[in-house]
Amino acid sequence: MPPSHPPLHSIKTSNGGGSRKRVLIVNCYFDDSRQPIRRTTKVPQAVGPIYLAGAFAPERCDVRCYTELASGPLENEALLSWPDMLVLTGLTNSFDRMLHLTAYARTKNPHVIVVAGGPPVRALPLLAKKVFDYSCLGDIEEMSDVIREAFGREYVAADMLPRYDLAYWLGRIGYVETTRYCNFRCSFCSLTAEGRGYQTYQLDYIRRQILASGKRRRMFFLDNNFYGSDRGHFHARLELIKEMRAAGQFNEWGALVTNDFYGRDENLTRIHEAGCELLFSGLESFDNDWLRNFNKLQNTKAPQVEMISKSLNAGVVFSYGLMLDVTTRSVSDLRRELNFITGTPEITIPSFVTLSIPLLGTPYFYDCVRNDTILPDTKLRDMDGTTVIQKPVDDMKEVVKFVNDLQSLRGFQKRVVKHAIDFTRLYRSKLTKMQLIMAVGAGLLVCAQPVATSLTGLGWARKRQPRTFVGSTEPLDHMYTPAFRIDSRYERYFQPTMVTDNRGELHQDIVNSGLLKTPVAEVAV
Ligand code: B12
Ligand code: SF4
Repeated sequence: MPPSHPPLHSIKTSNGGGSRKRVLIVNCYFDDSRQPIRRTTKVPQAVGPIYLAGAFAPERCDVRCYTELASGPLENEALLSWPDMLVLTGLTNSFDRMLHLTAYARTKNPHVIVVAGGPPVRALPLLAKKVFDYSCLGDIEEMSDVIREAFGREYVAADMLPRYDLAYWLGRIGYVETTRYCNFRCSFCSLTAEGRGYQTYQLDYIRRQILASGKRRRMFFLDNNFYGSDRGHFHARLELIKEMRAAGQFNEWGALVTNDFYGRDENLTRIHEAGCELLFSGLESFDNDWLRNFNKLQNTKAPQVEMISKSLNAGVVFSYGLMLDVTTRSVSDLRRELNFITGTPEITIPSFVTLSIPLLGTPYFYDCVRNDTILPDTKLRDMDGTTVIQKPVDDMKEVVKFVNDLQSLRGFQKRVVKHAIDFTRLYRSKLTKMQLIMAVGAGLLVCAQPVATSLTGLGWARKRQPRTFVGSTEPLDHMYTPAFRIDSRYERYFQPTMVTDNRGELHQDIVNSGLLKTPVAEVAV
């Protein structure tokens, strides 16, 4: 079992030693449960911190990484007092968490340099610029420019490779990225909002990442789209994977692909031969009209049930997320979809179920603004896929009950167990024992949420405060109350960033954030 936090004992012994610099890199995260929970067994885990850590010259810098996903909210005063530079990354809705950590670090050390980047900074560039010393709109490589300017050239690593040695949370699974961004443009995706083109990494860089990760039992390629649009590169990556497996770097592997991958049967044969045991694909829905509405056309080309069973019969587990849109579909329609899935043993049960989220800056976000669907007093923090932040088709009471039930597939649990039995009967000669566990486990795990992906889950289940599941009434997480005394200048950093005001109009926070100046916005508004 991986430790749940970085080795804190060594913080006291490291005093910076002359010209050495101390750097703390944090993956900021709000958990769906709204409790100080540690998701140690969640897959995938965040790797942004170790990629960013690679930019610092190890002979000049003491670097520590912390991920709130696996370690819970960072409130350790010693660790927050320690760095000369605090580097922040995270998902779009973690912007407020970035503010909290900035307040803590600046209170403890007024000279700390705070650097932030990733989706929240890209979505809210002007707001970010006001708060952080460096707000980065670029890729991880921009970290080197920041280090050069803030500390000097000699603090920049000569060769930027992810620092797996600092990833105390990864355990037996290695995570490597072989491509960046995506060649599709789904209207709800934050990559569409960012508008960057699909990029492939050089094979040599991929090889060096895999070697740097050390030998692992499993490897997970967490590219947004491992298949992509460059066939030659895809095939070359599979050859590299075979070579690395033969050298004992890892055994089984998994990746994220888009549905067009399944358009060619040879793809499945190839990846199976190369040792792939699981693919995750953003299936989102079995409703083709809904998919077309969201420009997810690549998912409408082939019947989805056939596609999933083809994958399973070829010996590759098909894992997917389901997106439930309560603003255009009725609860009974959504329940019908879940009944269909749990009554079809030829396919897997989704590994997670989420509400559709109008992520800031996406075409979907602007549609929602235009159509006035976002509820009044919506907080950015609540854009997490478990909170209703839009006007539903059905009565809110019914929707809330449905969303509450969804967290553990309440009402479907018997069907899920029966599905697991029938599924195992169908595929036991096609899949390994481990694959069967991964395939049926996904559904059973959703039923057992939140305990399943968190060792602290049991404690949480006992002291759980009831959620309202509606953004405007959902109480704030305890993280909005400072964990220790902070400088009064930073009190406002604990106010939630608002998306809409009490009339449902875009809040001034957003109007002044720079969001409405992005290229997508100019086309959209
Ligand atoms: C691991 C992962 C998770 C993990 C952990 C996420 C975390 N950070 O804590 C879990 C499983 C919890 C997760 C959950 C969700 N995720 Co997720 N996830 C990923 C995944 C697979 C890898 C993230 C990663 O580590 N990438 C590697 C790092 C190096 O790259 P990066 O983070 O993309 O950063 C790039 C830039 O932003 C920039 N950058 C980032 N930070 C910084 C900082 C500095 C200083 C600089 C200079 C640059 C920089 O550099 C990188 C490019 O070089 C990505 C897909 C992907 N391949 O990125 C999706 C992704 C981030 N997830 C996504 C989504 C939609 C979700 C969910 C909302 C899904 C859902 N509906 O349930 C939930 C959110 C749950 C919640 N509570 O809010 C979206 C984007 C979401 C967003 N913008 O907020 C992505 C991009 C997938 C997709 N294509 O849709 N996810
Ligand atoms: S296929 Fe996935 S990563 Fe690509 S745009 Fe659509 S949701 Fe985003």
